Amino acid sequence: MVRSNIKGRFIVFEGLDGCGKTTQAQLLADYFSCRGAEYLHVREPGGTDVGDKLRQILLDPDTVLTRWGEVLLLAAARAQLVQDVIRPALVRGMVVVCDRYLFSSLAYQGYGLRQDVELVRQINLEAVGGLMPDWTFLLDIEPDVGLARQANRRGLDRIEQRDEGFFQRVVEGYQLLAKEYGFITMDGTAPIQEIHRQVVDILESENTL
Ligand code: Z5A
Repeated sequence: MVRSNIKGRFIVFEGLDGCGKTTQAQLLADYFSCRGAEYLHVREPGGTDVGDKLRQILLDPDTVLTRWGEVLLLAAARAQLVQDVIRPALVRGMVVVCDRYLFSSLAYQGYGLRQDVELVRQINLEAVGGLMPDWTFLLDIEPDVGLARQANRRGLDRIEQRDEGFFQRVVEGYQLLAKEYGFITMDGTAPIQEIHRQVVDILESENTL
């Protein structure tokens, strides 16, 4: 069974690069730690030895990779993270907050790179043993907002170097996924503390916290 033995809660943040996922996940971490809750914050791709190595390959601008190679390496990193880290934490009853999950592969590789979305979905569902989050928050921004926020950061990684059309397809993909999976869509341009308050209100109203 997909969720057998799982006592914890699984929360995912999704959205474009620079939408504020890391900021919100960290604020939620602080919130949980103030309340003494057992809490784990992970990000994709990465979070395991294998996943961190795959992350380096995937984001290195010098890597030359086929489109399906990209799908499969991301799924491999995700499979490892779920098996070694996320599922054990959920079984222990912890709250797991994940910065990106398989929806990123559907949005970026499926819609953005125009790979067969159904096949990307099947590969990823298999990779994670069918484990799906309890809540997915989509921080909605336009690509230029994310780019402007990241302007002063290190150089662009391999995926960030893609053209405007790619990121527009990713945004549209996220909108379709939001309806399909019932994401909670937040305005990613709202003030940071306001978004955090809304996230906490939603989780509290559903007795998660
Ligand atoms: N990728 C993929 O293609 N397929 C997959 O399956 C997976 C990933 C899992 C990972 O890059 C890349 O891999 C990513 C998708 C692809 N590439 N792209 N493009 P990453 O892990 O290096 O980065 P990221 O996940 O894309 O985003 P990030 O750099 O971690 O940014 P973020 O978490 O979305 O935002 P942030 O760090 O919280 O905030 C960015 C800045 O904005 C920062 O200065 C904040 O203070 C500021 N900020 C945050 N919120 C606000 C608000 N509300 N107002 C104003 N300013 C704000």
